[in-house]
Amino acid sequence: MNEKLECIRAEAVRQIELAPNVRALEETRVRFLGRKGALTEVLRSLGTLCEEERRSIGKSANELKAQITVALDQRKTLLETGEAEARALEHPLDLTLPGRRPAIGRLHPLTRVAEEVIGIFRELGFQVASGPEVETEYYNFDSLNTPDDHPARDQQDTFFVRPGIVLRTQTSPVQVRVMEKTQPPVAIIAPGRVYRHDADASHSPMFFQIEGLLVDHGVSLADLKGTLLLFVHRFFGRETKFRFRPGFFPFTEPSAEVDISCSVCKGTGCRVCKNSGWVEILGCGMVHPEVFRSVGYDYEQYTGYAFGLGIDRITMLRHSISSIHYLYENDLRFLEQF
Ligand code: 2NM
Repeated sequence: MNEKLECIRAEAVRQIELAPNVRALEETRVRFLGRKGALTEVLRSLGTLCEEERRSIGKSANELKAQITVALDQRKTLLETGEAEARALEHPLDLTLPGRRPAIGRLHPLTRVAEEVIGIFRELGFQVASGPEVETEYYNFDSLNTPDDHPARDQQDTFFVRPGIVLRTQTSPVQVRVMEKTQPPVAIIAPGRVYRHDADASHSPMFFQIEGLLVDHGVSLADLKGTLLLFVHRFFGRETKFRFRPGFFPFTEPSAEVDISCSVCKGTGCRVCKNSGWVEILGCGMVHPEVFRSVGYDYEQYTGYAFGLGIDRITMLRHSISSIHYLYENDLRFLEQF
């Protein structure tokens, strides 16, 4: 029996040492220590031996089992490191490869356009003003000479929070608040979110507006036109054509709409300009004396101009975006194009 154990020891040691990889080593383990392994059979046959033999052979067999287990473990560690090294050699670390660029975010197209517009007017000396998005009906309508029965106040167009309180439909209330606190001269722009009960390809219930206001002695429509022409040339390019068309707003008199030659088709006619060659980009006018009266300005002494433009609209024009909703869906396939 002792000879048999010696034989198993020699064979196990040899096979463990020769095992070329972890898989072969596992097969070797099964051959000796598995359920039908050589050493397992010896241990199982101990019961057939006499007391004395069972004790001495049992001791040797258990020692051998421990020895083989240790040898298997050591060889396994060695093979594992070797295999990792072999894999590394097969795919060596190439330190000359370019690094993986981390994905970095960027500003939303609306933010970029808003900042560009704000930048143009700041250079002209306008200050940036802001105010609440939840407004009183007084600041949003009454102070702006908008009659009680004006259709813009209708629940169809304005979101009412409760009677007398609305989501602002324009940023003009900001300008009223500034005028109440500041004597002329004032030159401000009020960028921000505004809300209207409206939703189609060119309307979203929330959108961005920038309104401008300049009040001083002797401000004229020529000042308004010159300033807006400068803005259009800076923002859309000097080749852009520009026209003033009569319009109507309760808070300005006279009022006008500004069209520019369609930046998509260069004025030859397309879907964006409905084949007219012109697109409307803003509304403007000379501030109505009633507005000055509301804020306590002397309308015999001062005149002023005001204008309002949609950030969404000019962003869509600049990038030929066909629906305003792309700007609010946060779809990266869209946003990554900017
Ligand atoms: C527009 C068009 C015309 C406007 C008027 C005022 C204020 F407060 F001075 F009366 N702020 N903004 C105005 C005038 C806004 O948006 C299309």
